[in-house]
Amino acid sequence: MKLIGSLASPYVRKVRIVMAEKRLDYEFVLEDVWSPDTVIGLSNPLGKVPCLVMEDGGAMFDSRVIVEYLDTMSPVGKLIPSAGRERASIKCWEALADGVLDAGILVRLERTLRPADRQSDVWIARQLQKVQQGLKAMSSGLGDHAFCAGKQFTLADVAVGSALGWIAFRFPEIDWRDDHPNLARLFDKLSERQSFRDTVPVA
Ligand code: GSF
Repeated sequence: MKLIGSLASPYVRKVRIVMAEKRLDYEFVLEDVWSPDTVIGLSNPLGKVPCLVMEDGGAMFDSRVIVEYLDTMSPVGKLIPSAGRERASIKCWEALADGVLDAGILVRLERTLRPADRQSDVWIARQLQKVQQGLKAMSSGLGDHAFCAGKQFTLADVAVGSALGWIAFRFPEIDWRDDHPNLARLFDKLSERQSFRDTVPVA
């Protein structure tokens, strides 16, 4: 199978970390979705990465659908519980981490794609508040535990780690390490894993 993505996208990173943790083979195809020449639309009508292209040519998106599918492909390193409240809890952690990213990306697009005199400070402040509230919720959910949910490494940690890595990469001015030392502790520990080391965001 092929994964279409970029080296900077946190959603793509989430998928790459899951691939690595589950020891799945794939071809990584780089695509610049912002280039006028992009061909991402041939695989994903929404024009976004990540997009997984399977052996039969079928395409799958978005990152949440892809990681859920990948987790069923091998019993190695199970990342999502199969049912019930535990499963919903992991998916909620993922929604929180992705939601922080969605808000951060809206801020970045507002600042980079719109001329300065047409940018909305109110809109930017609204999105930044979601980022801050999301980080606070992650921190209080994590508490003193070693992992986000339960006693082992799960998709919740992959999603939170990808989100924190991207915030550090694109918003160095957001001081989440000092505000939430427990998130810094988790992130530093996750960053030692080979799957995280191999996927550090690159501009
Ligand atoms: C978000 C993917 C996304 O926004 C997912 O896969 O989880 N909910 C989706 N990807 C961005 C790249 S990035 O900012 O990570 C993308 O492809 N944007 C292109 C566009 O036209 O919005």
